[in-house]
Order: sequence, then structure tokens, then C-alpha cells
Amino acid sequence: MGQMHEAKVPDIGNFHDIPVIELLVAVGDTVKADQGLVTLESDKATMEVPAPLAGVVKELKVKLGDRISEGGVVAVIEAMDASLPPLGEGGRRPDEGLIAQDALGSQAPSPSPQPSPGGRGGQEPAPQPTAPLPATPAGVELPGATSGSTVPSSPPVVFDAAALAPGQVPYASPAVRVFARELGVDLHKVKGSARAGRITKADVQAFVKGALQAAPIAVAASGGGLNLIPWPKVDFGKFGEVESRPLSRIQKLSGANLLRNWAMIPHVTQHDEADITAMEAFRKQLGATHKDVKVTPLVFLIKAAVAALRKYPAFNSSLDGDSLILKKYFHIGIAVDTPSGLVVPVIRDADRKGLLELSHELAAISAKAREGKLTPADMSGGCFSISSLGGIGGTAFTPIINAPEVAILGVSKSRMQPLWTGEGFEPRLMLPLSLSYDHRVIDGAAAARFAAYLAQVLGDLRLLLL
Ligand code: CAO
Repeated sequence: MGQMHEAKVPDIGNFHDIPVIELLVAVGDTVKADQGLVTLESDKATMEVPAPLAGVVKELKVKLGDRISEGGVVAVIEAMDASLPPLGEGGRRPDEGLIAQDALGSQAPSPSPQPSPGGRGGQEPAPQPTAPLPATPAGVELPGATSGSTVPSSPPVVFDAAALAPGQVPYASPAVRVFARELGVDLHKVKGSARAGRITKADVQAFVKGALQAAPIAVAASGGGLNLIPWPKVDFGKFGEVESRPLSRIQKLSGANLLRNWAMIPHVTQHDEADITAMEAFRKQLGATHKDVKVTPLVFLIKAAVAALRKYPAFNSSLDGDSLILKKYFHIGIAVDTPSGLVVPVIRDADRKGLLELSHELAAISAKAREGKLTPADMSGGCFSISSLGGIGGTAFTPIINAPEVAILGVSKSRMQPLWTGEGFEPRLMLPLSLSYDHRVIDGAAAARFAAYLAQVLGDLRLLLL
């Protein structure tokens, strides 16, 4: 059995006979160090009394409505780790700091001078604000905020919305803030039902419930959303013999991804073609001298794509809210057709690999894909994808962007075509390219330039050396 420790109201200055307004844990609950046990509310501020250490709540010494002062015991915790030292003053271990700010600005003991950046083992990071926080008076720590590079080793326990930013910061306890953040709720939109408009956990739950119920109505009324009629239900057997075959796991997964990407990304496909006559001659030469691996046009496309991504960095990006994340690495996804469905393994750091190394890797990863042995890691981290149907046929198609990427290159079958040189027609091997792009991120002109540059590089591989 672990040692018993009392959780006491810490010294935060000028708080006496403060009512207990929330019990955040129950007897038998396992708590982490610094987890809030009860919430107290004075006239102007709320604060949580934290667990002094990780353990199990053995006894709650207070009930709702009780009044308590500094040093009062709120709970008894049985330590998880029997080797922990006895508690220091105020129910905290001596090495711990505490940040607190009451309504009048008097400050409790300051954070430990050299806290560990990641906090203590097993401790959750300090809560982050749900909305941009207003500037705070000097020395005041808002919940989750850090000043400079100093990270507090304990979460703030007192929050006084009115004093910090009157009328701007929603009035809720730290636990409710964390709860709201986990659900993605903006507390500014929640109406508090407790005294002085304080937002409780129940208020947040009611807000979410209301939002979920209202969502379909709002979408339909605004004309937004897809608002589709139901999928047709047909008894096909009435019209002839049929067989029902369940979709594979991969088909279900990739189908859901394709549907989301097609519905949510405004796709435009830019078509172009590359003169790969010289490239094809070089590829044949390579094939003749390197019999251990099959060199297909795809590895040239990977190299050309890297060159184009370098030249046009917006194509090597992902949307993140109102920001664009620009990647400095070049991981290329390759669509592979397998008996169980489409998968997209990723070739990492394609910029650092030569044509032969890429050919080996492509053979290995497509074999792994067809054997159904790809791991999630094999399929993550891609910057840009290539879907090559060139070994099969076709003249053009619309590849679907592999979110969160912003563009994908479709490749169809190369064909000998007569090309006008200005003086006459010449037979040239032309490769059709279909570049789908996310129009929220990429303009039509940029896409035309990207596709033209790809074709230029494939037409003259010396450009890869630049
Ligand atoms: N034009 C003409 N020939 C082409 C070509 C092109 N664009 N691309 C490949 N070829 C040739 C290859 O040179 C090879 O010819 P040889 O056998 O004579 O050498 C042949 O077609 C077959 O190539 P491959 O398909 O084995 O190899 P690859 O490197 O081109 O492609 C892979 C590898 C894994 C991408 C491919 O096998 C595959 O699965 N493609 C399907 C991708 C897909 O389904 N996309 C659709 C996604 S949306 O549903």
C-alpha cells in the first residue's frame, strides 16, 4: 500500500472561507500529479486545488458548498509511487512551484526557477488557451500561457477572467477550459449558467449537444453542404442474375479517403505532354547495362517532380487552417494497384536518390504493396503523389488529390506522334501528363507553369543537374 498524503488548499494569498463549487474527482479515482481535485470560487476568482502527487483518491474531505481556507484538507491521496518523499508546505513537494494570481494582483510563490521543459514524467502539458489571448499584465500567467522560454512545472490553479481581461476571457475553471479544448469548443460562444456567468462542464456539454442537433438544419437552410438525395436502393436481382461481393478493407478505407478528398478539395486538372524521346533512349540504355533492376519511366517522373516541387514550393505544401505548411523535404507517394485495392506507399527523400536506387526501391515497395505488407509508416509523410497508368493505357484522366497534399500527377501511356518542328513533322514519343491541384492553394497559371516545367525537364534531363 502506498503512503497517504493530504491535498491541502495551497497558499495563494487572501483566500478564506471559499466555497467549494465543483468536485472534480470521486473516491477511487486515479489522479495525476497537479490534476485538479476540487474547484473553489471566491467573489472574483476560481481556482482548482491540485493533487500533490499521482495516486488514488482515498477520501474526499469536502462536499459541494463547504467553505475552506488556506491549509484546509480537501482529499487524501494514496501515493502511486511509495518511494516519493513526504509533502512540503501547502501539500506540495518542495521542488514544485505554483503560479497564482488573485483578483487584486497579489502573487503567490513563483514557478520553480528551472523547470524541465517537458514537465514531469507522466504529466500532461499545461492547458493551452482555446482562443487567442489578450495581452496580460506583467507577471500574470494565463492558463496554458508561458512567458519567454520559461515553462511552469505546475499548471496555474487560479483563474480570474475579469481581472485579466474584463469582458474578453470566458469565465470558466481550468478543468472546464481543458474539457472545452478537447472538444474543440470556443468558450466565447458558450453561455455560463453558474453564478456570475461562470461556464460549467454541463454548459459545454449542452453547447456541443445543441450544435450537433442544429448542424444538419443549418447546413440545409443555408444551401451549403452537399444536401444530397438518398443513394438509390435498387433490387438488381429483379433485372438479371447478380452476385454480391463485399468490398475489401483497403477499398473501404481508400474509398472513404477518396470521397472526402473529392468532396472537400476544389480540384482542377491541368493537362500537358512531354516529349520523352531522348529520355526513352537513355532509359533503354540503362536497361541494357543494368539488368538487375527494371528502370521504368516512373523513376524519371519522380526526379522531374522533385525538380518541379523545388522550383514551385507551393506544390510541396499542405493547408493548415489559414496557413500553408511548406515542406523542405521531398517524399513522393506512388499509387500502386494491388489485388485488394489502391494503396499509396511513399518513397522518402527522393531528391537524394538516383534513378537506379529509386528503381530498386520502387520495385521493393510495389512488391510489398501487392503482398499486402505495407505498414502505416510506409504510407505516411508524402508531399506529392504520382499515379501512373502508363503501363496500361489511356490518354488522360483526373487523379484525385491525396490529402493533405495539394497536387497529384497522373501519367498516361506514351505514344509516338508526329510533332511539327517548324520545318516538318518528326516522330516524337509523347507522354501525357494530368496534374490535379487544389485550387485553394494553387492558381491555374502556377499549375500550367508547373506542368510545363515538368514536361521541359522530362524533355531535357540535363535540367535535373541545375
Ligand atoms: N508509357 C508507356 N509505357 C509505360 C509507361 C508510360 N507512361 N509507364 C510504364 N510503362 C511501361 C513500363 O516501361 C513497363 O514496360 P516493359 O514491361 O516493357 O518494361 C510496363 O509499362 C509496365 O510498367 P509497370 O507498371 O510494371 O511499372 P511502373 O514503374 O510504370 O509502375 C506501379 C509501377 C506500381 C506504379 C504500377 O505497377 C501500378 O500499380 N500502376 C497503377 C497505378 C494506379 O492504379 N493508379 C490509379 C490510381 S486512381 O485509381
